[in-house]
Amino acid sequence: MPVQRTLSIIKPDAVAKNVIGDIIRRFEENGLSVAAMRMTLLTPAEAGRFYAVHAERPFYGDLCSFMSSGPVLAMVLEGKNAVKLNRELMGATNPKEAEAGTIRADHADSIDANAVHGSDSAENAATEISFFFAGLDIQS
Ligand code: IDP
Ligand code: MG
Repeated sequence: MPVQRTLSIIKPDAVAKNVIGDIIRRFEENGLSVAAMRMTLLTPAEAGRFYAVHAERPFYGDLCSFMSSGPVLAMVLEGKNAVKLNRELMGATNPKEAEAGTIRADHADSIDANAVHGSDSAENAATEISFFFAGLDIQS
């Protein structure tokens, strides 16, 4: 499996809980490295553009409000099989279904406030990374 990049976002709930360090530790201890990092407060419109794929879903409005309710930490993670590995470390979307020991099992309160985002394919990772980062700001 080649070295890949994926986009991770520590969502407003996890930033507010002060667990940024714990989440990054899990990435680093499992073979992922931080290649870029940016803390930002998204506007509802920016959150809407990032999650445009979900525009028709009933939860879209709540999702955009939540993602713009406080600062987020966007990161590029790099490593072997990074897309899938990050998804495994995150756990299922609904924390009630997330495997024990995953980030969402340990830090998410609900399917809305679920601590982290992670790209779901290498193709989407490239699009999502370019939403937050210019190429010059990503280190290998
Ligand atoms: P993912 O974050 O695990 O990839 P997606 O299906 O891509 O999950 O959904 C994006 C985000 O939208 C989720 O992380 C969650 O915050 C929110 N979401 C997904 N499904 C629901 C739902 O049924 N109710 C409320 N929010 C949802
Ligand atoms: Mg998704």
